[in-house]
Amino acid sequence: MRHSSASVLAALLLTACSGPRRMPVTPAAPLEAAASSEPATWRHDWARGAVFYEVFVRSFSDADGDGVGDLRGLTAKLDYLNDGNPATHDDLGVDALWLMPIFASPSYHGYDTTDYEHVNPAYGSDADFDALLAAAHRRGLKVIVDLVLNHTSSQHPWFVEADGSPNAARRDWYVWRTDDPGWTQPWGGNNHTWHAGRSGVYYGVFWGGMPDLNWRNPQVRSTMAGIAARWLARGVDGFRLDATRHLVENGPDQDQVDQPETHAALREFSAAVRRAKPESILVGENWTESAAIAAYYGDAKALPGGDELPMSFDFPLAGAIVDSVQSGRAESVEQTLRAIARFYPAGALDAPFLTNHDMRRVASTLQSDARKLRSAAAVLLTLPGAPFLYYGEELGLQNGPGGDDTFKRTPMPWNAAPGGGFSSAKPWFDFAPGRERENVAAETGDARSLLSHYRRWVALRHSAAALRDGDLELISAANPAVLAFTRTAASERVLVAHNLSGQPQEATLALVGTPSLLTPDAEASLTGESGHWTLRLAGGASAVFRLAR
Ligand code: ACG
Repeated sequence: MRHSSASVLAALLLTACSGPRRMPVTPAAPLEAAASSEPATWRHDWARGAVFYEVFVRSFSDADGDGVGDLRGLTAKLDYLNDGNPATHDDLGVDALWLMPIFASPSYHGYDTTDYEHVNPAYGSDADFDALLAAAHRRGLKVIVDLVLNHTSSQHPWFVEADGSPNAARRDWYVWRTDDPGWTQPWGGNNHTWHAGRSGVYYGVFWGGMPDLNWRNPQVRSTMAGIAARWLARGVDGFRLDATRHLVENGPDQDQVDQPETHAALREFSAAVRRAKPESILVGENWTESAAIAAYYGDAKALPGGDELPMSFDFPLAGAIVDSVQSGRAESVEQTLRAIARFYPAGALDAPFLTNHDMRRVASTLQSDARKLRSAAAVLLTLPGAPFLYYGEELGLQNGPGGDDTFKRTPMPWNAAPGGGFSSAKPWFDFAPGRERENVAAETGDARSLLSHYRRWVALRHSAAALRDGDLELISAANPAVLAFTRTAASERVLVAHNLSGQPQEATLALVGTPSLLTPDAEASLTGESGHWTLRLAGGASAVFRLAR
């Protein structure tokens, strides 16, 4: 290894400072080599408390009139998401976008990539993406993109080559057998995970059109880290990592998920991203239980927050919020919050949400019940970590009428006009029902709308350090319908209380501190004295009280 002059100088300085003058027998390891063995620390505190917004570009806004949403359309709508002016409140005020896959792909959803270096032409050009990044950054909006590490499309040139011959140069970029061992998908069902190719049987946990990359292969690992580094250098602020449970498989059934080699590969990938851009963020998709999700943070002793993935979507908490709001009882959320406190490492950054693009929309699960949708939003936006909103959730956008995934990803309704303000052409897919009322234009002017509710709670979260970054401590309200917890940051402490039922509720709280109501529209009161308060909440009310010490 060539030793740079800096490293020799460093060695001399070290020698000069460490006692009698001796020329080093062998110069100290070059600084850069030493530096590269030290895990850089993350510098992404911007993500702690940030509100993310998941966008399906194809369904958000169509600028070129072909019925398909595109990057220029999304750019034109950024002021709806964040106009860059904290003093205004007619934008949603989110802090960051997650773009579902935007790289070249033969499918409508883009989760099977054919070119990691270029934007899907259906969404526009690489220059359109650069323009979107610049426009977002001008507004203080961060942008993370979906990065599908686990597999490519079977139409990716790498796979076409690998499948062409057992002696292909990239054969070992994928996983091969001579027979189909009959493994089925680890989440159930009878779909096989080994598929017949032109020159062997290959592994693809999802389907034959998505051959899994071989993450045991260091060439694959370094290639994917290089792709990430180039997009980071281009200005991307991080990645949502798809299907991170599945990188390495050691056998059938549950040996296809959560394997030690997968964790090792993610730690290596995360360290590479951290070195490339410590300001960036990674959020993993590990759709499983709390204890297994916790393992994806890695070791918090090696690095604050963990040395593997700095964030993972909190699927159990998502289900618990919807269950608790549906049932009017806090216990499901309370149980999950206790599991998080038990399993997650110190400093772990949670990524709570309600539903995502793989799940039936929350408005349909909650039967478009306005009170329940308001409760779900208020609970989500008062939790620790980085809450994620799924586009249209803020409108009460319903699921389409079918069971296929496409019905979870229908076009964004901007107004009640025939094209919905989404496109001047026939949209690529039908709007979901309810667009007449559930659209941006109709809800923007209505202080009682769900959209106005989301705007107020995002603004409240931004206004209170304790809501953004405070530790959570459950408070026993001794009332099953009331979810109560404190959030404590260095500068302030707040009490958060949600009445998950439709009836007025009362609860006694043994809390110290003098309360002042932060939520102006909440029908709530705290009476009594420090240490013994009576909380009263109207049906469906959510309230935040600052607790002066
Ligand atoms: C990602 C993307 C998804 C995408 C792909 C493929 C992967 O979000 O849009 O599909 O690139 C599994 C995988 C996930 C995957 C989903 C679809 N999502 O782990 O990475 O499938 C259980 C398992 C999960 C499993 C889930 C599937 O644990 O691992 O996710 O089932 O339903 C409770 C349990 C929890 C259980 C859930 C659900 O919560 O605690 O363990 O999860 O119930 O039962 C893309 C397209 C799709 C297309 C696909 C081929 O978007 O439309 O179909 O490609």
